[in-house]
Amino acid sequence: MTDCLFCKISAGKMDTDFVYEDDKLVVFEDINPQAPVHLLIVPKKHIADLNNLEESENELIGHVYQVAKKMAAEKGIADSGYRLVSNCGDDGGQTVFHIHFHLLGGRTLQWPPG
Ligand code: DGP
Repeated sequence: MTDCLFCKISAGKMDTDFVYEDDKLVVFEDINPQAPVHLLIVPKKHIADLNNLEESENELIGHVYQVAKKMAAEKGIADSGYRLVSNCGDDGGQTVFHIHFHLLGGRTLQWPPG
C-alpha cells in the first residue's frame, strides 16, 4: 500500500535503521519506546491487522516468533523475560494499521496492561 507508513519503512524508503531484516520482515526500534528494549517486528507484506490475517500466513507468524526469540537473545533479555504483543483495532491501542509485533523488555512489565 503506497500510503502505509510501515510499508514504506519495511521497503527501506524511510531511512529507518533495521536491527534485523530478511525477505519476510524487518525489525527496528520503536520511535516512542515504552521499555529499555522496544523493537517492532513488521512483516513486509501489508496485512492491516490481526482481523485480516489469513491461515496461509501462519508460517509468516511462526517466523515472527522465531525472530522475536532471536532478538530477545541478542538484546540480552531472554532470561529475564519479555513480552511480544500485537495491538488490534482502536480498543486494542493500534495506531498503525499494518500488522506488527512489539517486543518489550529490559524492565519488569506490569499486567494487566492499561
Ligand atoms: P501500535 O500503537 O500498536 O499500532 O504501534 C505503533 C508503534 O509504531 C508505536 O509504538 C509508535 C511506532 N511508530 C509510529 N511511527 C513510527 C515511525 O515512523 N518510526 C518508528 N521507528 N516507529 C514508529
